Amino acid sequence: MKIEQIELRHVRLVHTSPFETSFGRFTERHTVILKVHADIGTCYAEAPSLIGPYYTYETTQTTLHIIQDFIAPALLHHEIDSIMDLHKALAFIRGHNIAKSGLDSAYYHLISAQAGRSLARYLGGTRDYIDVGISIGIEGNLDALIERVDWALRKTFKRIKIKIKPGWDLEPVRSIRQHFADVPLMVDANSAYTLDDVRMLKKLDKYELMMIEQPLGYDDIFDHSKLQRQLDTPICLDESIHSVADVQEAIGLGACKIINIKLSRVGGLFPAVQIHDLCQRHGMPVWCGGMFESAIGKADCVALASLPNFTLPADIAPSDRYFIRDLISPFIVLEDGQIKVPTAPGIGFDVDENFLQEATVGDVLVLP
Ligand code: OSB
Ligand code: MG
Repeated sequence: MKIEQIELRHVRLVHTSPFETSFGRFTERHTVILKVHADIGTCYAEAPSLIGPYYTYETTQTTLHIIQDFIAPALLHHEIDSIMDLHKALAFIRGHNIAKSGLDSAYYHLISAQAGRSLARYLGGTRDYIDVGISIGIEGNLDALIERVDWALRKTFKRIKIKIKPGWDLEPVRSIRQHFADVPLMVDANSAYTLDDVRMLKKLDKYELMMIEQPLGYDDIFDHSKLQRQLDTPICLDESIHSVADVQEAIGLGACKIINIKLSRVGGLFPAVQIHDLCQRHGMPVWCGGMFESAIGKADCVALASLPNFTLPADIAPSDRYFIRDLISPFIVLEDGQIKVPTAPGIGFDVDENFLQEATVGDVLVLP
């Protein structure tokens, strides 16, 4: 395959309601959308960094910069024979996994469409439907939280995840357990704690959480291994996992019992599938995390989550849970806590080009 042109744009979507985590409060989602023209077709893809360096060091601007100045020149007009080829050509770029994932996604969209197969099946996915859960932000007061959980359960989400931070942890969990004794429940700390908080974290054990996601440092694996030995609740790593090697280290050290795979954080679908396979060999369950991607990025998540070792509900919700208007419409329908995996060739959704134009911030960068 030869990539002949890349159109790059900064896109702004408006959240249906503000989303607060331990790293900030957001009313808008800024993301990077690519349109890739190749000799075998044209596709859209997303590189879903956040507007600032809150979750990883990448930002909307660094993503545009790295794609424009390093990734595009390394790929444009070169023969790319395989996905390994593409990753080899980008290996000289240290880090910037989210930027790289944009081109990895584009490759898979093009090649699966050309093969006449759905992205899910092309990747080795076996499920027709995937189970999904919801990620609920820091609501700030218990009444609002309980109302939100109640709404989510009526919407049929299969599990509830709440964001926690010091001062908003034990109380919200206790309150949810009081109201909804058996609901599959987990918490995500986004690195808000240290080993000094072990006493508090141990108190979470009695609430039978499915897992606690990324309690400690965003780049830590070792301290998580010390913490896991002291907790009954399984630790799930998110921020700390960027590669197959990170997963090997986490497994070797006993730093977690579950892995959250975000394809953009690990550099694309190719490394995401490798991590899936490695975890499967070790009997470690995985689930598909989310980044509040637009529906273009979420389509990749749906395909990835159809692989067999994705045995826990994914952070993928219908568009109207995230945005006033999304880049694909209609997108996902949630039925009995499940989303149907598309069967059409390639990504399986059509992009709303008029709205994409409307949502574009500044000029479209055309890389010839
Ligand atoms: O830690 O899982 C996270 C959103 C942005 C950055 C980090 C995270 C999240 C979410 C959103 O929890 C999950 C979703 O997309 O539904
Ligand atoms: Mg997380």
